[in-house]
This record gives sequence, C-alpha cells and structure tokens, in this order.
Amino acid sequence: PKPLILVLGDQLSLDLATLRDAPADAVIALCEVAGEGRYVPHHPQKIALIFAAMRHFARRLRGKGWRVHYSALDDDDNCQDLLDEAERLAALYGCGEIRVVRPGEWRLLARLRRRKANWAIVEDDRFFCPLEDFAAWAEGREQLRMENFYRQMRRRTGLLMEDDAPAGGQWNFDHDNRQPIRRDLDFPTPPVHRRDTLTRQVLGLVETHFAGHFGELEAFNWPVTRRQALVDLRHFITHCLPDFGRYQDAISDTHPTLFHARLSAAMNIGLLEPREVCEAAESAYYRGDAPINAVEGFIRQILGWREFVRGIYWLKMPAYKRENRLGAERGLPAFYWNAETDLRCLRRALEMTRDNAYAHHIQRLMVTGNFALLCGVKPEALCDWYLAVYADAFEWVELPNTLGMVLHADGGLLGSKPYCASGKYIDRMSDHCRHCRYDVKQVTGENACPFNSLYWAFLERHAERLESNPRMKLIYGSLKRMKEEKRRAMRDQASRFLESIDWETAYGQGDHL
Ligand code: FAD
Ligand code: DLZ
Repeated sequence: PKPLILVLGDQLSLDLATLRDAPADAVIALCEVAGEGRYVPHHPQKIALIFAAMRHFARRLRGKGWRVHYSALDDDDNCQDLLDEAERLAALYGCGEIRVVRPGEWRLLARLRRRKANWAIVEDDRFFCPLEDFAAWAEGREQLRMENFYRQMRRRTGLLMEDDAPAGGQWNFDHDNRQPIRRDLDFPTPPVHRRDTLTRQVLGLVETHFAGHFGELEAFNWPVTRRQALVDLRHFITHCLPDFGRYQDAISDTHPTLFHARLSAAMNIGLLEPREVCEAAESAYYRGDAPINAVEGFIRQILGWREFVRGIYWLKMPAYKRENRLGAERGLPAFYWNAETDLRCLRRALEMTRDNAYAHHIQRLMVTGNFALLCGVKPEALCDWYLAVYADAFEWVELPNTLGMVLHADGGLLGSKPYCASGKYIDRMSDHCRHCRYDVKQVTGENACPFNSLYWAFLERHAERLESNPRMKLIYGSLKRMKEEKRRAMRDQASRFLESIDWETAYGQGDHL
C-alpha cells in the first residue's frame, strides 16, 4: 500500500531521504500543529519562518507533481499534534505505512518509537557525518575534541585540502581572527526579502495565535524559500565572508549581524545544504575573493562545530539533558523575557533577540550565556530559553551549545574549560561599556560592573573542580594572590547583586523528554 510521508518543519529539502525514494503514489503530509508551536514558547519569528517555509515547500512539491496534504494550523479537523495528525491522515488516505526522516529532537524520536502505528524512521543524510561514523570515531577515545574531529572531516570531505595537506599550510587560522570592534567599521546590510501572500498570511496567523510569546514580528526577514536562502548565501559570500574571520568574536552595540552569515536557520530547516554553503566559501578562497583565515574559520563552524555538536547530542541523549555537573540551581533572570536590565551588553543582546530572533555566537556565548553561567542558572531553564528564542534553535544543536559549551554542565565534554569571563572581556571585544551605567573597571562598589564580582565569585565557588584544569591555572593563581579581605568584598558584592535579581521560579514547559 502507498506510504504517507511526513515532512517535518525542519526537513524542507527536495533531496530529503524519504522524498528521494518516494513511490509515485505516495501522499506527502506537512502539518502545522499547536503542539510543536508551544512545547517551548517559540519566538513568533521562528514559528512564522517554519510555517511560511512549510507552505512554500508544499507549493513546490505540488508543482513537481506530488500529492500533498497540508494541515493548516486553523483547519477544523487538525489534531494539533504531529504524530496524531499524521496517523489521522494515514487512515484518511488509506496509507499502510508512515515514513519520516529521523526528527532532530529526542523528545519526538522517543515518542515515535512508542507509537503503535506502522512508522518507518529513515536516517537523516543531510549532514556530512553519519551518526554511526561519529559513534565509531568517538569509541574508545578518552577525550572528544572538536579539533580532532574537524581534521578528520577535512580529510574525509577534501574541503580546503591540497593533496594530504590543509590549504594555506595550517589546519586552523584563529590567531589571525578574534579582533575587537572598531569605530570605523561598516557592516553589510542583509538583503530584504519580499513578503508574498503566503508569508503575509502566516505572519497574520502567528500574530493571532502566538501573541503571548516573547519576540517581535515586525522585522521578520527570514528566507522562506530556497531561492531567498540562496540570495542570503550569495550576499554572505560576497559581502561578509572576507571579514568574517577577523571580526568573528566582535560585538557591536548597534549592529546585530556584523559579518556573520545568518544562514543557520536556512540550513537547519533544509533550505540550504551545509555542503553547498561550505563549497561556496571554499570557491571564494580559490578565486582569491576571501582570505584563508576567514574561509577556514567559517568552514570549521559548519564542518567542525555543527557536525560535532550533533554527534555529541545523539551519542549522549537522553542522559545528556539531565547533566548538571556544576550543580547550578537558579531559575532564569526574569529580564531574559523582557530585556529590562541596566547592564548594557545584556540589554542589547536581549533586545536584538526580541527584535530579530537572532543573536550572533559571541552574544549567545559570552553575554547571555556567560552571565547565566556566572549566576548559576540551571541547565533546563537556560536551555528552554535558547530553544525558544532563536529562529535557528533545534535541540540537536541548541542543547550541546547551551548545556555543554556555555554552562560546562557536561563536565567538559564539549569544551575543555568554561567560557567564563569578566567585564574586561566584553569591554575588549565590544563598544557596549561606554554606554553602560556600570563601570567595567570597578569590581566592588555601587557602580561596579556586576560581571566582575560574579566572575571571581564563580571561580571561588568552583575552585575544587576547576583549579586543577591546566587552562585555568593562571587565573586561579591571580585569585590565590588576592587578600582574603578583597575576596570577601567581591563575594559580598556578587551576593548582593544576585539578591537584587528577580529570578523565575517556573520556566519553560517542563521536561520534554
Ligand atoms: P555564523 O557565525 O556566520 O557561523 C556560520 C555557521 O556555522 C552557522 O550558520 C552555523 O550553522 C555554524 N555554527 C557556528 N557556530 C556553531 C556552533 N557552536 N554550533 C553549531 N553550529 C555552529 N546554532 C544553531 O544553529 N541553533 C541553535 O539552536 C544554536 N544555539 C546556540 C546556543 C548557544 C548558547 C550558543 C553559544 C550557540 C548556539 N548556536 C546555535 C551556535 C551559533 O551561535 C549559531 O549557529 C550562529 O550564531 C548562527 O548565526 P550565523 O548563521 O550568523 O552564524
Ligand atoms: C519548531 C516547529 C514548529 C514551531 N512548528 C512545527 C509544526 O507545526 N510542524 C512541524 O512539522 N514542525 C514544526 N516545528 C519543527 C519541529 O519542532 C521539529 O521538526 C522537531 O523539533 C524535530 O527537530
């Protein structure tokens, strides 16, 4: 009997494994459901991106001659749950089997495996590294390090390889990167995408149904078709890539994207293939249009980090989600949901997140992430927040970044040391501090930047676990040389600040496993 092929909202590729092998009589289903819209309070732009991209993709499939059933969110007979809806449609069309590509989140895969109906789960081959190859690479290794994995992936794919050697003579050019923001920098403006009727309808629908979620819809400018995603890719390669490396770690008080690609959402939902993105960057290098430090740094993010975190996620779930090695117990600061804070760097990162459903990596890691780490926010509270507020957020990529890279809650699986930093780092990399009511040079006192005392208090709190880490030796040396009186003053300063914050006690929607 003919199959029903369920295509999820982040699987919008014509080359999807289930579509590639589909028989001509297959029924293809795409389902907008409230259940997926609400399991965390997704940013309205994220929901609008997914629904608009799903509707355009359904139109494209129909144009290719496929029989497509599209369940719209406000259809009367919509069950509002992905799996129930697919089973209803399978019965409706007389399909004996439901095929789906492995979902990107454990909660959905775990539910699928418990279903009674005849579901076939097909591997997702839109990545460079099959999960079984990652597991084989990880097997028996004492430490899983991205850099080792990445080199293997370079060799395997041939990306930026010249015979057996890395292009430019080195695997990694990060010492040429990491430059701070400069006053005279001009940043490229991202292309503005036309909102056609389908997109406008979706924006109206989302405004009606998800009005209570954190985030503005007004500036919605995500690519919702492959063609629009290709426009963004071309824009990045031409206007941003040459400076991507140098300013990869810089933070601007005014500009949300700097020289970043803003391509993660398009890649994660299937509008762009990671391989074509990496190949476009590689070609720019060989044409002489972008330097090696930029191109290598960019390809490493996709071929290295993106594949590595996915491998870790599937290797370690579901236990990974329960990790909390630093014993963090606080809820989220309530201002993460309204941007009302007088710490300038946090305020701007949160406002940009609210307005664009986007913040670049260093804002996520060193501003909102670092602050939560220093305060001791518990992983599930922070992870639910990151999963909700970014257009590119899916758990396979969000969780290792938040729980592992930011919170160091996995004991160092993802990063060999926590990315903790004081206000000094933020001052060096950004132009926030001169707009801030706090003084980044002060550690104690009424006007002292809270990041400073929080930083030292964090190091003290976790000395037992962290001081023997060779990469932390220098900083623990400085802490030890401080007089007890000074240390006590910093501790008290941090405690007073923590007491002044309004902490959420209820967060997210519970455990999604
Ligand atoms: P660029 O800086 O231009 O980088 C190019 C591409 O590299 C990105 O599009 C992305 O696909 C990839 N990439 C870069 N860094 C990473 C990384 N650490 N892990 C995986 N891929 C990476 N990325 C997501 O796609 N979804 C998430 O839910 C997500 N959550 C994150 C949460 C936290 C706390 C942190 C610190 C990082 C998170 N990232 C996530 C990684 C990274 O911040 C985003 O991929 C990036 O900011 C997306 O913007 P961009 O396309 O402009 O990226
Ligand atoms: C994120 C999301 C949202 C908001 N809505 C839908 C939806 O209505 N229908 C759908 O098929 N997918 C949606 N998604 C994406 C899914 O949550 C995603 O496929 C799973 O989390 C697995 O990665």
